[in-house]
Parts: sequence; structure tokens; C-alpha cells
Amino acid sequence: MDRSTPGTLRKDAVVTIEAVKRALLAQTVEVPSWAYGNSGTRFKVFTTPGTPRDPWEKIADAAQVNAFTGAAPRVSLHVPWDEVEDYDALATHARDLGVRIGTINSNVFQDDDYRLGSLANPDPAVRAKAVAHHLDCLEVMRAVGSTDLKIWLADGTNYPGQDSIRARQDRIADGLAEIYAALRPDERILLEYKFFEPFFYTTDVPDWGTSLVHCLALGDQAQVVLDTGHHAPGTNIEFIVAQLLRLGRLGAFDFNSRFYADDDLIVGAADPFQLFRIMHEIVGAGALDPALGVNFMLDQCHNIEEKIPGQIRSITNVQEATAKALLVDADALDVAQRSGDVLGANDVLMDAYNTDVRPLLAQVRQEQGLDPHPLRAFAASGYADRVAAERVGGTQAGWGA
Ligand code: LRH
Ligand code: MN
Ligand code: MN
Repeated sequence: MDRSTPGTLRKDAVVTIEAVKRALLAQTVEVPSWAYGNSGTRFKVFTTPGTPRDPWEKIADAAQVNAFTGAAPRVSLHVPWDEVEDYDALATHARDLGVRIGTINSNVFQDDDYRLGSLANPDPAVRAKAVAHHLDCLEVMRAVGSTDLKIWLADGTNYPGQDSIRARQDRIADGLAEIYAALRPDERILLEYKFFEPFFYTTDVPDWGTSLVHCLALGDQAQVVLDTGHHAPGTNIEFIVAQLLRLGRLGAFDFNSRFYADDDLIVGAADPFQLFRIMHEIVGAGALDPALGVNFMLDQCHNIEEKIPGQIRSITNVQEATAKALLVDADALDVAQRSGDVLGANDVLMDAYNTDVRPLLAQVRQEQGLDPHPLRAFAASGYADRVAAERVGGTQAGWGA
């Protein structure tokens, strides 16, 4: 796309802008149920008025995020944090509020039995318990009409020699294979990695390479989850995105942002340029298209800020990064890259990044019949005051409880 002035949208580039708008309209982001609960650090959990008391209320809050952004139609659940008697009824409740239940997250990190790990545990009885939990999660998944099971294994060791690194990999491979064998053809395992925490010497699935190795061994229905906060500082995340996309193994993102480690802050808050670079790889690979199967999820906590506005801001941050990535002049970039025009290529990218896309997104929302300013509209809706009056004794977001 030509530009008359750098950083502004050319008025006659109508076709391109229409295509960008269509892509933005089609983009959806999945929100996590746990973002609506109180959370904090091991030092203090701060509560906010009106915090949901159960999964039903968490879904109601998530539906508000969808109502004001038009872009958050799915909610991830975490089991057992979101355990209910009747999952069918929970799915109906979600649908009644205009959303649906998305990815089911297993939890094998909050039970005393998992002190030495879950699927990697040296005790076969504990490993069997961890496999059984995942099979239960598959049942939840089916009851709510979802097809994705996300697995994050907190397994690891704290001291050299504590356990065999190789044996633990073998145990994880065996456990995952048991879970994978129970999948139906339209279902997926999404395997997340994280470089450290809660263990500090070895982590059993610490990086995308290890996750990929396990996914490749399992089969096509196993893909990698990239949580943006789960890397060592300085890691080039867009490189990982590009590589996993090449291999057709990028299953999903857990979006959040970080200044230090797994901070779980609002996506795009710490490093909007990194989020743009990630979305540039996504757009370049055509992976905004849902057919490629990349699920854009948030995995965040709102320790001190209001939760629903925090989620709304997260969605708009993803949309802004996506809009900028869609504005990259792919032809000009290609020409510059092929001719070895280092600064020219960089200029094409930066020109898109430096474009103010907020008016464009406001227009897209207006055309959807939404308020162009979701945060302001939510604040004016009175929902926060209403639930603060109605709900007494909100729960925590699972961990730190
Ligand atoms: C682990 C993690 C994983 C969990 C979530 C609560 O740090 O990113 O995705 O399920 O946090
Ligand atoms: Mn995560
Ligand atoms: Mn995390």
C-alpha cells in the first residue's frame, strides 16, 4: 500500500483498507475464566468489589467483554477451578449470554500428590492419577462442546540429581500418549511450555523445542501453546512463532506481557512492538485465518486493576497490533527484502507500526453496531456497580488460594 505521508492511511487505498477491516472484523480472542477472579502474588491477593463467586459469574463477566468488543466470543475454563455439577448447563448459560466455552485447561499443579511432578512423577500411581485427570478433562470438553485440551505441566526438579532428566521425559511421553490415544479425530492436545517455575533446576517441558518433540511424537492432533510470558528475557518470540507456523504446529497463544518473568500483565502493555512483530509473522503466514487453527487466547491476571476493563484493554491491544500488522505493505517489503535493502525493508515495517490505527478500529466497531470506545462504554454501562452490589465474597483466581 502506498502512503502519501508516512504513518497515515492513504485515502485512495480503499480496497486494501476494506480487506484490513474484514480481517479485523473476523478476528476473535479467547478470554480466560481466571482473569475475572481475584489474584495476586504470594505476598498479597487484593480483592475487587463485584468479583465473581463461581464459574457462572465469571462467564457473565466474560460475556461483558464480548458485548463491548464484539471480539471475545469464547471463554477458557480451568479444571478444577471451574468445576461445576452440570457442564451442559454451564455451556447453555454461556450461549445464553452470547459466548461459548472454549479451551479446557487441566490442572495438575495444586494437589499434594504432585510434589514430585504429575506425568513425570517417579511414582506410577501419581502418574496414573494425572492421566486420569486429563481423561476427565476430555469429558468436560465434550460436555461443553469444546475440542481443545490445554496441558501445562508444572513438573520439574529443584536440585541436580533429584531425578533422572531422561526418565522424566520418557514418563511424560508415555503419559501424553495415553491421553492422546483418547482423543477423537476433531480434538486437539495443546501442550504449553514454560522455562521455569514452580521448579527451579529442571522443568520437564521448558521450551518450544521440547513441546514440539512431544507433539511430533504424538501426531497431528498435538500442537504447541506459546505463552508469551514463558521465555527467558531477550528470547526472540516471533522467531518461534515463525518456526512453529512453518511446521503447522502452532496451536494457540497464551497472550500476556511481562517485564521480568511470568508476570501475566495485560498483553501489549510491556512491549507493544513485540506484539506487533508476533502478529506480523501471523499475518505473513495467513494464520489469522481460523482454518489454520491458531487460537488467540489471553492468559492474564489483574492483580490491582479492574478485571473486565483489563480484559477489554487486552482485546483492543491485540486488535491494534493486528491492524498494524495487516497494514504492512507486503509487496514493498518483499521488494526491499529481495533487493537487500536493509533500511528500506525495516522502514516498511516501521511505517505500519507507527500508524495510528485507533480511528480505523473505532470505525470497524461502529460498523458492527458497537460503541467505538469499548472501555468508556463499559464504564458508562453501570455493570460494575451492579455486580459490586449483588455479589458478596468473590473468590480468588485459583492459585494463591
Ligand atoms: C502457567 C500458566 C498456564 C496455567 C495458567 C494459569 O504459568 O501460564 O497456562 O494454566 O498459567
Ligand atoms: Mn499460560
Ligand atoms: Mn504462565
